[in-house]
Amino acid sequence: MQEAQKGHLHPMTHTIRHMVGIFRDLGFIIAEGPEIETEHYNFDALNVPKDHPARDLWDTFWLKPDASGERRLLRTHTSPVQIRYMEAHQPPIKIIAPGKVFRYEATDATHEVQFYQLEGLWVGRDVALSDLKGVLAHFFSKLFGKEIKTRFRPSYFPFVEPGVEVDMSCFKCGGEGCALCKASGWIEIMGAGMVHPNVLNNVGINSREWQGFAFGIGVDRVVMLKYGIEDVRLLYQGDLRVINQFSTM
Ligand code: 2U9
Repeated sequence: MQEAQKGHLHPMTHTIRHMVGIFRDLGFIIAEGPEIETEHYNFDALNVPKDHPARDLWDTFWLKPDASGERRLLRTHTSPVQIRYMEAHQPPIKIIAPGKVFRYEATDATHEVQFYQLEGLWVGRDVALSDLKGVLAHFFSKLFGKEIKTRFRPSYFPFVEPGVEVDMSCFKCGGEGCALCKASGWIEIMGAGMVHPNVLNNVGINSREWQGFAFGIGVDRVVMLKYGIEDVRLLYQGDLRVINQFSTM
């Protein structure tokens, strides 16, 4: 008799749950919000000025305006979840926002119109970039099952100042240099920074009293790196020859 085949989690689901679990153990609360957003929550509240070239960083799926005439879109990041949460809660705030996001662009091996992000936000009286460094070293070490170092490089995102790009030491070679890290020993993995004072003030949090860090990571990129998947589109085609390679999850 043929044995019944057991089901299993999709590698994306498995990885989201793994990542969420690591942050939950550090005391982060999980926040969620709508995938259809307004221009206000996706851009304006995040210090991305109207008609400013910075807005072109995000290729946006625009929808028809709502009844009140407000422009709507498919969220390009999960940051509006954090704006909504800050409007509804007083600091200290320590949350993560995992979820689906959308970008209006041509697909290729490293770009999909729909993908998953996990963002984090910790607002307190004296939360600093050094705290982010500690949280991330712990997070990546748990995620990859070995000691991982991080380094920050200066970068720009309108909603943080300073903004950084985060590299992690290569989990394959340990920093020696290999094909995966292109002989550099480092892998670009996320963006982060200190929440811009305008973003805090916009939601009624006094930026002279409170400060915090925020970060964003692409879950698809993590799954591709961790499992050696070279085309992101393979994660969304439902091809069992791909998915069943993850049957132990
Ligand atoms: C609030 C304030 C600040 C979240 C941030 C990034 C930098 C970032 C990318 C990582 C890979 C998007 O999926 S990706 O392409 N994200 O580089 N995200 S800072 O900053 C926030 C979020 C919310 C209220």
